[in-house]
Amino acid sequence: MLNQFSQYISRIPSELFYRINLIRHASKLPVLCAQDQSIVDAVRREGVFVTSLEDLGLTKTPTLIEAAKNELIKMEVVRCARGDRTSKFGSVENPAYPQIFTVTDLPEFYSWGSQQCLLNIVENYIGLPIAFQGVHLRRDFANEEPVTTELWHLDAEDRRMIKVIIYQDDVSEDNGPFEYIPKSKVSLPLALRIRSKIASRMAMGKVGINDAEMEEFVPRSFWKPCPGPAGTVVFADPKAIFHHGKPRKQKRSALFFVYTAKNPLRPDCCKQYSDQTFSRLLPTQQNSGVGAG
Ligand SMILES: O=C(O)CCC(=O)C(=O)O
Ligand SMILES: [Fe+2]
Repeated sequence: MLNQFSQYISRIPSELFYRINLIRHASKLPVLCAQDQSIVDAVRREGVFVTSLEDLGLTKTPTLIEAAKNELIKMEVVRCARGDRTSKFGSVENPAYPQIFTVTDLPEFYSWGSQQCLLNIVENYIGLPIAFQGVHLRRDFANEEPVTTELWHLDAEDRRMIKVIIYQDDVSEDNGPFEYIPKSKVSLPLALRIRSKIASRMAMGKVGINDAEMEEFVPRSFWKPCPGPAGTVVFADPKAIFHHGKPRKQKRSALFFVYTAKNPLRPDCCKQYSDQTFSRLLPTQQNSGVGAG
């Protein structure tokens, strides 16, 4: 308790500095068109905005889709070589961890995520100069029990952040869409209770809490899955909303573009988007997403 209190006190100067920087940067934010402003407003209000590649109308999209298709083929080759396709894959004894490739260094992905229109949306949401941290291409599989990000959690990278998630195939409820609890459904005292439950699970080495545990805090009718056809785009602040990949019966492939402030709260958590953590070069050891948030 005393330890928690002294940690809280020690954070006050950096929080003050953060607030001052937000005020200072407010007049420097890029101006947005009405459509882009509505994305920022929705993420502020509820934590998520769902759209599509078609509606975003960004020029570099066809190249991105082609490149993602090619990488997904390579991922399948790697998975077969690793022998993951046994009947027990996804059982409690042999959990199907997500397969993750960091694709940040590939120009088709980096240049899509660096388009000014996207950066402007993110900067307006974050309120500070931003950093595009990188891109993960992920395949998530069916599991008998939830593993890693199928458990409800909050991300840690920064005070405010944006993930732009793009489905590569059609995602129905069975494929485990991104699912979240809108900000408006969680009061501050409730959020603190959920966070404390998640912290207790993290102390046991888990990423978060399961559906039954979440249901003790928030009724299922308030949970918002985001299914959608290939090309669906989810803008989300995964630090601001309790979220997970809904436990699935069938696999799902998606891209995750990640943005934070230039000086994020947890630079250590941002390394996974650019270093060797989910390398394509050492796939057998390093592309199973244990611990990804
Ligand atoms: O699999 C998902 O839809 C969510 C993954 C996740 O938790 C994240 O990217 O922060
Ligand atoms: Fe997450």
